[in-house]
Amino acid sequence: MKIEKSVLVAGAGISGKNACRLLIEEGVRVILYDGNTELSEGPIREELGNPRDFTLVLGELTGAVLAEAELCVISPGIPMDAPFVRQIQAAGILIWSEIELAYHVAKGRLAAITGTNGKTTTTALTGKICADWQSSVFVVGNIGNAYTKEAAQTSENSITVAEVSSFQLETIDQFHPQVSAILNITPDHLNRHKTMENYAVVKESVTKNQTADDFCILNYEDARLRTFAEQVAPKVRFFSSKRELSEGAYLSGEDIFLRLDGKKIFVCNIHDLNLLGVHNYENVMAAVLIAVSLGIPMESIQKSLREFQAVEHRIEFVEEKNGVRYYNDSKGTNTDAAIQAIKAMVRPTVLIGGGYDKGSEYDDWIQAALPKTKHLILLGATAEKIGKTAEKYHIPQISYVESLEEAVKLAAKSAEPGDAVLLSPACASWGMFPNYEVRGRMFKELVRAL
Ligand code: UMA
Repeated sequence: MKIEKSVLVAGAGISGKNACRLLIEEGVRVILYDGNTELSEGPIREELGNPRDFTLVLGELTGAVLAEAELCVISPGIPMDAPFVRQIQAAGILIWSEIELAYHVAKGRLAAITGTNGKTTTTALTGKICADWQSSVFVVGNIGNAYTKEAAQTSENSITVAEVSSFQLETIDQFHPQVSAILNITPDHLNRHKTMENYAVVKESVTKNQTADDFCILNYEDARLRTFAEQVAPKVRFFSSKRELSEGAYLSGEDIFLRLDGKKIFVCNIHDLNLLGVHNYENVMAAVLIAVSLGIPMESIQKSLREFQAVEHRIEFVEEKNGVRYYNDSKGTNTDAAIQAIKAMVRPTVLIGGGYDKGSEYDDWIQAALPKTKHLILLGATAEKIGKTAEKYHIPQISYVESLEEAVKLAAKSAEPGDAVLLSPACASWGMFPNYEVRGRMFKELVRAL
């Protein structure tokens, strides 16, 4: 990477820290900026391996800092109209999305999946199909694994499957997937993109560097995407859950078919899949088209489809209500699993925990939870023991409840827009429920009923 001065990385979250690591490994001087003045330098430095050519700037961005920077790598959560972004633009500094930086380092082929809904399932499924067929497959992006974390590990033979959000696409430049997919476009993130038109155009920009050698997978039942198909450079492959297509993938009764170059191929019956709902059959069709476009044979795809499990009760996204995202991690029945779950949260979190007493110690879990947990709601036999540990580490707010219903209601009251509510008990469910599945399902029902 040819950088004379420094790279300014904006945002010290998953994207920012991984971008820093990548740049530092490339021998580039880095200035990490974050608006949150409550972050402390020590742990961030340590996480980055105590680099030498590294400066952390919190709160205000000064002219002197800007004079040092020749490129800014921006985290997806930062809106382009943030005052400091305007400052960066006014200083004439080029702004790259974190995925753009990763793209410049990565090798091999890239499939990029976007859309309003279904991206994560489609990305996970496509990742599995690819990984079952060949080694060296990376699943990255909005799914929670920063592209910059993996980019340097890729080789010419790698396939990278990326879930890309509108936030990440907003500042791409040369990002060029060999296969792109836009699953659907419905209103979302309008507070950031302002109009539906802006939002759709950003999503569609996943194709902007594609050529006639590439593929673009689109939902035929999305009227806007059907029109969009007429103006894109790559070869378009459609999927439809409503009608038989003369070319592409489609659902006909309970069967999924593929028709390519006029040849009709049976893909699977919906009962072969461990996924439910038409939206999931659309995700399956998109994943099949991406895989076929990458040259993966149908028998291998079919085997992967039969094996793929939607991961229920494991950091499972339930619903967003009033700007709060609810996650079911009922399978987090021990502290290790619960640590993974809280680490996966990217928002301030109201954490619901506690259950059957297996005699565990909770220090590691509570320490991992501390940076993100604004309110800990406890129930079950272990509530008191966990509560004492939580007090020791100064978790900001601790409450005790008698039932899961009470826990969900209190969490909903306590959470603010932009927060997450996570059920991740770190304990088995026994004593209150027959198993974690029953607990998880009850949690989901309670959330949906809010
Ligand atoms: N920050 C500022 N100024 C601002 C806004 C944020 O300094 O104006 C700082 C915050 O103080 C914080 C950091 O930026 O320290 C956070 O950056 P971020 O919000 O970009 O979060 P990351 O941890 O980098 O996570 C991001 C994605 N988050 C968002 O897009 C909001 C994650 O998607 C993604 O998994 C991760 O990169 C890895 O690629 C999450 C998400 O909610 C799951 N995505 C949205 C969605 O799916 O709807 C788009």
